[in-house]
Amino acid sequence: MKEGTAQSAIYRKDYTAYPWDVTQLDLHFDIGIETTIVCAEMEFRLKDGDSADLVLNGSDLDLLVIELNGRLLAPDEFRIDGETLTIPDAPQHSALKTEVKIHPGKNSALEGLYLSGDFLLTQCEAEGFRKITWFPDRPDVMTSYRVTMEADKTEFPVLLSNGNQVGSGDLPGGRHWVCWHDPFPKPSYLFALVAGDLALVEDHFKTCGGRDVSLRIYVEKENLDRCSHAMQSLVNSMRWDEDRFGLEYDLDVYHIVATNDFNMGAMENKSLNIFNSKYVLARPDTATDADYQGIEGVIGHEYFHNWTGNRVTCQDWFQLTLKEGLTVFRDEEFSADMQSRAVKRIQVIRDLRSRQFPEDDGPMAHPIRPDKYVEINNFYTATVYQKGATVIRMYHTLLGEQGFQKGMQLYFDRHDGEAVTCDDFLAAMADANQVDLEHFGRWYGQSGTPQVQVQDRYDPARGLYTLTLEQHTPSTPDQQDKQPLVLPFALGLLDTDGHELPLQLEGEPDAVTGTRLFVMDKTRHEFTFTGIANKPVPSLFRDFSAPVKVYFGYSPDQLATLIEHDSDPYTRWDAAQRMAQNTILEQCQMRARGQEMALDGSLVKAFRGALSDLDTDPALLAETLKLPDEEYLSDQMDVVDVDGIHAARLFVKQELALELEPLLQQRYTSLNDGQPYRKTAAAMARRSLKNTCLGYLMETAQGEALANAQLEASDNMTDTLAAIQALVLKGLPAAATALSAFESRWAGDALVMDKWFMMQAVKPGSETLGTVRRLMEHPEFSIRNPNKVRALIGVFAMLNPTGFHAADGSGYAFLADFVIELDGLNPQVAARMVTAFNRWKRYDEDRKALMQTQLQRIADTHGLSGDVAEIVKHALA
Ligand code: 0A1
Ligand code: ZN
Repeated sequence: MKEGTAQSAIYRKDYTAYPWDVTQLDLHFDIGIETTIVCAEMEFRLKDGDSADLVLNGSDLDLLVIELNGRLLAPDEFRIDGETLTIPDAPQHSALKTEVKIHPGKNSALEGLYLSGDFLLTQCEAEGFRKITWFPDRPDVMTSYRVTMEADKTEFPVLLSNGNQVGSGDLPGGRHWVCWHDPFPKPSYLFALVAGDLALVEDHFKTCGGRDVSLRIYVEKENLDRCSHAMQSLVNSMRWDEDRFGLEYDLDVYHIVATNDFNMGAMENKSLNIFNSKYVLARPDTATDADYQGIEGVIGHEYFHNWTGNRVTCQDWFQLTLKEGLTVFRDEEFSADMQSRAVKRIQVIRDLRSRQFPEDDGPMAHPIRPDKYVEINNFYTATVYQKGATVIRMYHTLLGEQGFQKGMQLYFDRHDGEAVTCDDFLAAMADANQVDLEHFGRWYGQSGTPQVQVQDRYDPARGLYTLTLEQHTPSTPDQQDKQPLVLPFALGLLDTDGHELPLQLEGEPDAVTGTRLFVMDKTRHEFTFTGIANKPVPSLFRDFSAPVKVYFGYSPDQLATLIEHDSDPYTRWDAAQRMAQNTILEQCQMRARGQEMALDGSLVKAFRGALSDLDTDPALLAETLKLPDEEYLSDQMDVVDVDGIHAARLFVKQELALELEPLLQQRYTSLNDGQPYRKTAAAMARRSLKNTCLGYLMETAQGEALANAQLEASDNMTDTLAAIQALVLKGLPAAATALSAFESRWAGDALVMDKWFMMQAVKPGSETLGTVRRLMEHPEFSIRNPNKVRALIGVFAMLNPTGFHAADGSGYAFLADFVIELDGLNPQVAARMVTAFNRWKRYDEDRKALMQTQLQRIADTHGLSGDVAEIVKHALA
């Protein structure tokens, strides 16, 4: 959104179709960094009637020429009002030609056409196309684009746009031109252009239908040796989409361009994806295993959008989850098929709980399909993406793989080439499977995380075991009254030895062994199982079958049984998390009461058992051993005790380390086998467990020596980073030396230096603010670069609770100053940063007052963007 503009909310219920079809679009770009001239020739045909107002969107455009049906328009023949241009009573056939001047070199918002390094590129989702030219900039207006670019041949040898290259040639004065045509009608948000001096890595993919697709990754020259993993991931994505979904690529070329300056992760523009370089570039010495997995996931995500997003797109921005929830589900499945399904699933669930649950519980709570927004960029949220993907997963759980695929097939048969709604998707799933999904559809409109209270009753005399489940969704600022939702409920029962029990509901003829899937569609459900010889341990919502918070009074012994024996990896992990969470919160309460913290033996025993099990996948074990993070723990308290949580979590970690030191050391030593780096899933799993063990061992006397030795011997970024981070977190003297050696080695390497900033920003304690301030003066930091902002300020504000929430409010004042400054340059990223204040009401009175003051100061800032204003307004409400 546009500085200083009065903001008004847009409502989903107000949707009306655009009255015109765009039957032709020719764009001509005369490319320059200071000034680019954009000429647009558009043919509009009125859907109904002889004439109507023709309304286009534009923002910050310098209009040079406007012609209608070959005639220059006089100033009184059209009007420009804020972001709209209206030609009153335009005839049924209207050929419109406009010429505008834009200034990409000055565009710091990174939306529209902008400069990165020394090349130009575009970002149009959601409403950036209007910063390039006048056009109906809305996703339901689809047309085929022909794009011609001309530019200086030395400065801009590479000129790319969507579709196929259909012409090129030289021009006088050292200039050249290239023309692209995209045969697939698309909305403006999928338009892209790239112009500059970029180097190319090329590969090929033969589709199942025999099409030979040229795969081209464009990067700055020095990064040519960091593209192989991205390319491999692209090939794997293309093959996977054919195998699993029967979906084939539809053009002869697929481009990926990597940029260091990008507001988000990547963008699925038709056949010309633009990526944050973080999700393309990797070499073992520069990228961690998590980076490698991130690249695979995001490359997959953007590729999968070709069908779910591009071929079938969204009618309006309220339907964003139609493409995003579905595509996240697809990329999660892709990663699960490529790596360990169980580990991927746990990572996804951890992420949902720590990023999306707080959103549902905060001032900006919204359904996956929101009903209103002021600035759509603020709705690219964990709710729309990750919770949206969970909703798609529930269709999958309810319908099974085959039923789900039938639904997908019908969805494409019905809607290929259209801009549609979430209701259309639901209808395709329902019709293909002949089931009624109306009640299920409430997931689209209801915000908040459902809570499920579970109670059990055992009748030994009759061998009956009864589970009672009640669902309740707390009201949220956007919605008071909540309705019961459809919850797939996957259940298993274990006997006290951990054996899976056959499940037979009262009245059923037979028992079934293994997980059973029930569907809860009312507030309260009761399930009574027969033939149960001893009181069992329930394994609830296996595989996280619904995105809910489950409350059940597990005893430590029951949790131990689940951790040791349950067949479902999620429930095993969840039981360990519950046990760790209970233990940490107990310590936190003891500390608050002035008592000395002290563990009972259950967590130590459970973790000892887990660590001694040599058969478990090391990556899965690493997930089990990771204690819940401080943000997640904060969520479990009515009033967040910032210092208490930090102290209690650290205490538990230290106790575990001391009690389990020999075992941890044994595992560490056997995993730290001196083998050269390998990129395999097995090697990554071993590094994951090794570095988790190192994290614990840092709390023992041998920590420093181990970290130093690991650093010395490391041949990959995963081990290097883990060792340095461990030294930094402990504040050991070796940390300074390690950081400065890292800095000298990697100075000038933007992505690696991001890690250097992060490692320092995350260090707990109030002194870190001083470090952050100092690092902002570092030559490699730039407030204009979103990756740097996220690495230093984002990490400090979101992942360093004892730093950001320092009792004197210094962290708050710092963030407010920063947001105000950044807002003048890049409102989108500023709006992300300011969400760190969102949950201010959950803190103690002093901190609340301090945060409120800063929020108010931001709100009162003159010329604040609509992006930041919307977030701050909700937070203060
Ligand atoms: N559609 C992209 C995400 C994206 C959204 C907005 C952007 O700029 C404001 C950029 C990218 C995706 O889901 O990958
Ligand atoms: Zn996406």
